[in-house]
Amino acid sequence: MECFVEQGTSYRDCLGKIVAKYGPRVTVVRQRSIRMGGIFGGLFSREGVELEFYIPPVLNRNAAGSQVYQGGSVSGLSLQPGPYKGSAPAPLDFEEEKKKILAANGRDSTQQTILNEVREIKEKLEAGAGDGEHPNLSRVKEILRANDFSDSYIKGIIDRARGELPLDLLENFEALEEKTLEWIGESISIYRGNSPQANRILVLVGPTGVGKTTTVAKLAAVFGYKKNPPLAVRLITIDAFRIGAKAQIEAYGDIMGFPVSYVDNYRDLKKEIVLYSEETDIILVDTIGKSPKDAKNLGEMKEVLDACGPRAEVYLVLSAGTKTSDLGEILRHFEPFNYRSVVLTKLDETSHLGNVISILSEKGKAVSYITDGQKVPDDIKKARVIHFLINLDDFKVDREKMEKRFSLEEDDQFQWG
Ligand SMILES: Nc1nc2c(ncn2[C@@H]2O[C@H](COP(=O)(O)OP(=O)(O)OP(=O)(O)O)[C@@H](O)[C@H]2O)c(=O)[nH]1
Ligand SMILES: [Mg+2]
Repeated sequence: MECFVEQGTSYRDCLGKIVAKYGPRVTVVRQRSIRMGGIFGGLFSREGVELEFYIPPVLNRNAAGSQVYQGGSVSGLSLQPGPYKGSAPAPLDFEEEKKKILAANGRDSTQQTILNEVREIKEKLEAGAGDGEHPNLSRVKEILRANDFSDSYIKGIIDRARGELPLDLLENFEALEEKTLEWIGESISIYRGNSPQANRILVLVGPTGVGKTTTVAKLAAVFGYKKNPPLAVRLITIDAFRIGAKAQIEAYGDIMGFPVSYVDNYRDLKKEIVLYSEETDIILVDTIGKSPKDAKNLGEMKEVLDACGPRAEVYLVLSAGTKTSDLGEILRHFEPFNYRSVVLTKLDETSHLGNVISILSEKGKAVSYITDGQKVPDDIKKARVIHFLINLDDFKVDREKMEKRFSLEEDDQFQWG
């Protein structure tokens, strides 16, 4: 028995080559990063990995029931267990499986049937070994799935772990968990627009019932009350005709003492903007909830909102509990509004944020605010990575560490007003 070395572009690629060449029983002893190819001493070379491995001897049971090796030891190398010891399922023994099938099929089976079944098992063994999945990676994968992360997002995390993490880190679940959380955090984009301090026009668009009007009220209170000194706020709604909608925004306006206007066409909205934008610090525009499927209505609303002009900051309001497939459709259909970021509502109603994190990361969208309850104005916050991480199920989050890790990327450029 001897030790072999193989090189490849990634851990997976390398393991695949080894299994193709030597069969599924190989055990990896050591992994290291290398530079591959290149000219003139490394120019244009690529990153790769080198795996050192051995093929363990087949184990037999002696009379006393203890295990003995058939075969010699490897000179100069102690046979350390490979990365897949411990809780990893014992690799299936191809010869063993072959014998079992031969026994089960008895004398009646034809040679061809047996050979076919043996081939099938061999393929399964090779596919399994080629996958080279460490049990801790499988555990991370399960947790990500339980949190509703998309398949492609999960694949990205697992591939990154395979490609970047040394084996000793993979062996340590807590360290792997921390790395995974860090990568999830990195994938969450926080909006850091440098908004002017006054004469802003904020427009909230989004599907029905996601919390647009409530969020408008929360923002109005934050800008008009919480901020020191408070800003002059005005509310405009283009949702004046739906039963209850007018009363809802009017109630918020009355309680907080902010003027409210109603418009339903481009001309009137333009008039309001021209009339009030000089004397108002923040104009908040509430819109009618639209089904993303209703392209005609969306188009009409877009035409009305064009009256706000190019300096309007459009925010897409999304409920955190929305299904992944629906989220994709919503993002796509609201694209013509050129929204600059997303407001994520109802974080208090879900503990499965993977869907939102996956899709926003895949589409490259940033989050500016999150809301996590019905109380106006308390339940709104400037979005931070930690809000997402602490809402993930089954991950142990070291809050202090993660806050520190992401605090630099969340400097307070994007203030309340
Ligand atoms: N739990 C929870 N409920 C919220 C949150 N934000 C809003 N809601 C509730 O969601 C419901 C709908 O809120 P609205 O503000 O009327 O939603 P909308 O998007 O304006 O709805 P339409 O105008 O009908 O499209 C209300 O009962 C709100 O109290 C939140 O962060 N958490
Ligand atoms: Mg509304």
